[in-house]
Amino acid sequence: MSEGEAYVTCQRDCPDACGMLVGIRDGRVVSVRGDPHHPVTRGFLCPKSRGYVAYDKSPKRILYPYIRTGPKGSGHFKKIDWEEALDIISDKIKEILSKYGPDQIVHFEYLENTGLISFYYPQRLFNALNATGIEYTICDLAGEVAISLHYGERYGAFPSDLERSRLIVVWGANPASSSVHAYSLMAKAKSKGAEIVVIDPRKTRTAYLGWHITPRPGTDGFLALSIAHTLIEEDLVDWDFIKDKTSGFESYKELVSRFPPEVVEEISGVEANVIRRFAKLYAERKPNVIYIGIGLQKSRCGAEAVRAICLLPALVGVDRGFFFCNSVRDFDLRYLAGEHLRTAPTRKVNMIRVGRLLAEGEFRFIYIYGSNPAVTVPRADLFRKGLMREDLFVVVHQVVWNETAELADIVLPATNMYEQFDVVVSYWHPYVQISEGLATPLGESKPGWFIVQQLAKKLNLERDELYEDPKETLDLVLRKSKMLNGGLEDLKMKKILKLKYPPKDVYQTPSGKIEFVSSLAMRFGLSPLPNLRLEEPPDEFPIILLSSSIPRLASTQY
Ligand SMILES: Nc1nc2c(c(=O)[nH]1)N[C@H]1C(S)=C(S)[C@@H](COP(=O)(O)OP(=O)(O)OC[C@H]3O[C@@H](n4cnc5c(=O)[nH]c(N)nc54)[C@H](O)[C@@H]3O)O[C@H]1N2
Ligand SMILES: Nc1nc2c(c(=O)[nH]1)N[C@H]1C(S)=C(S)[C@@H](COP(=O)(O)OP(=O)(O)OC[C@H]3O[C@@H](n4cnc5c(=O)[nH]c(N)nc54)[C@H](O)[C@@H]3O)O[C@H]1N2
Ligand SMILES: [Mo]
Repeated sequence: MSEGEAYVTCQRDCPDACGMLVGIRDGRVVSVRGDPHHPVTRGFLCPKSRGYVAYDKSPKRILYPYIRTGPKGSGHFKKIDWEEALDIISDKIKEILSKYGPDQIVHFEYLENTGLISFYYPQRLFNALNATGIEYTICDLAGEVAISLHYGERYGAFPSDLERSRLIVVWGANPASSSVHAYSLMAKAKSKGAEIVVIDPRKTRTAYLGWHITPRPGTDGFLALSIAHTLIEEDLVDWDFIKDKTSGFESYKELVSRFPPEVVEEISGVEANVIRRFAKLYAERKPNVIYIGIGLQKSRCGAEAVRAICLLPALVGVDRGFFFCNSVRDFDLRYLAGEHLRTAPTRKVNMIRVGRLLAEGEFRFIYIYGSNPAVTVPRADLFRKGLMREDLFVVVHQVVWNETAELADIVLPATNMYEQFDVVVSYWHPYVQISEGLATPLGESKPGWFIVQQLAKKLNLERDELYEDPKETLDLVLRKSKMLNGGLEDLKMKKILKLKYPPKDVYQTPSGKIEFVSSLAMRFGLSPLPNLRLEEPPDEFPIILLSSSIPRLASTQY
């Protein structure tokens, strides 16, 4: 389209997934505004999206395929054409396959583009090759698993629950930056009389919303157990709820009895009387929501802390009275990613260990898209060291010259969310949205699915799924879902469809109850109860640095 308005859903890695109306002239984005009819994002946007028009003309944009000419990391590249780039890549893949086998090829991706096609479809090629994949551990997986141990699925409160809450506890999150629409709902709830409590070692902008409690970093799990102790000791719990809807209460009670507020004051730095006061408020003010942040679970015992926190609502009788990650859907993502194309068992490696593995000489070929691991993974120094290896071939599909692209052998130009079609599902609100992306791809940029189809052809791969029109694939996936009423055509017409989540009082655990003592954890060889350890920083590194999302950036996405 050269002129007109497109519906674009923001695909930056953010819970809000804003609906946007994008003005297009001569194929370029000339205006971006919020969709006033979006049920959650309601027409307002964060500074990042509002500022997109300037970013669209960024000189950092990668416009053509490039090949490295100087030494690795020298930043010297030469423009080549697509045919040549794809030939070089497919020859390299053939060579690695015959010399070292498919497990020495690894693909590394993350959620820079949260669109379903952008993220999943390119994996089809690598699955068809039986290449090595990664486990997505960098962001919220620990907390997701933590909640699922006790509740089955991890979904919790939705935006509408925030709106009607009488108490909102923001625990280790900074939505004033990271989710401006959640923040605005919190502010609105407050104006209607809700109490807000923010538990964060740092004074964030969010903390100004209400009562600020400042534990030492990494001690939140103990704090949660102590709150539980107080609730039980002072008879503030909902005994009927515990009896009807939970299991394992006696063992849990035994655990929390070891953490009276005076003991936890020593550990967490939060005064005993503050813990007692909070427990009382928490029991009194219902309905309530604990908004659990990603920041809080990024420590060695982070998942255990989330386990301890997510059990608090079960004490006061609130079904799933937490929000952490509502990314529960019944979409056949395995099909979308082509997992059925594998012909042999394949290897998966934890993405936070890939840097170390690369530095140690593992893998001969890496394909990176939608991610910037040269700076975003723990021990990014090792990742960079690995990318510099002479015996590793690095392909990066990217929109802009980021730190990872600078270290590639071949760089391929990527379309961005304004230039490619996709469908986006929020991990907070229950909406599925279209993203028409009607701007003209800048330079010779291409979406990921295109590259995969071209490489499949050059590698003489025969499975039809490698050439399937991504829109047809997506339509199939959407129509098969029982949580969604409709397919791509409905979405094209309505722009937004609502997912039907299972009710909040259904628990997908083996017992069908909220399990204080998790039978799933036992099955996995984990502690059935939250298992906290106090971590003292080593003497040579006595300071704990905390990072948080900031308003004008989304990780390194801008
Ligand atoms: N120290 C520290 N490290 C962290 C975190 C932290 O808080 N502190 N947070 C962690 C978390 S929660 C996450 S989710 C990760 C995120 O880490 P990653 O997913 O690795 O990186 P991002 O910065 O989100 O974005 C990746 C890149 O996408 C590129 N890009 C922009 N637009 C497009 C596009 O349209 N298409 C394509 N193909 N690429 C595009 C940009 O160049 C950007 O560099 O970082 C983690 N790392
Ligand atoms: N503007 C903007 N929005 C974003 C992003 C962005 O980079 N910029 N990133 C997106 C992504 S990928 C994610 S995962 C989310 C993350 O968004 P959030 O869930 O809000 O998490 P963070 O911003 O990483 O950190 C939130 C807070 O956790 C606190 N914290 C750190 N350690 C501890 C602890 O031990 N205990 C407690 N109680 N608090 C602690 C930090 O001080 C910080 O203020 O935001 C998304 N939205
Ligand atoms: Mo994240």
